[in-house]
Amino acid sequence: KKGYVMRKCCYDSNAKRTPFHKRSWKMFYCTLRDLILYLHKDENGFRKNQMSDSLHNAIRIHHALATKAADYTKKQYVFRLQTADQAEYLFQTSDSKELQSWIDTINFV
Ligand code: I3P
Repeated sequence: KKGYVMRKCCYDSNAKRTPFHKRSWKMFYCTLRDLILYLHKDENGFRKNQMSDSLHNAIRIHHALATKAADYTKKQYVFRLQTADQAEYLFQTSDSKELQSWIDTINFV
């Protein structure tokens, strides 16, 4: 699965609250491959395989859990991603179909 999403970091690994200057929403071209969610700057970055950026932002989804972020009311179509190493992210998708599709893809790979 691939597509544009907005991402916000809430907790870094070991449930450490993400510092203020890193908590803002940012757009990425997101691809899921081999249990790793790669966050590319854009589709071009994905094609050119500009791996330094995307490796830096990669998220391991083995033993991760994606759930609708019903408690986050500032934006629509947002899911929460909790990872095995206790990091936590919010992802905003474009509509309810995309929201469910990302959640299912992450949880059932
Ligand atoms: C963050 C930015 C985020 C906001 C976050 C701020 O500031 O405004 O949009 O999250 O609030 O810290 P900055 O741009 O300076 O990094 P929300 O959109 O969810 O409010 P937070 O610290 O309460 O997460």
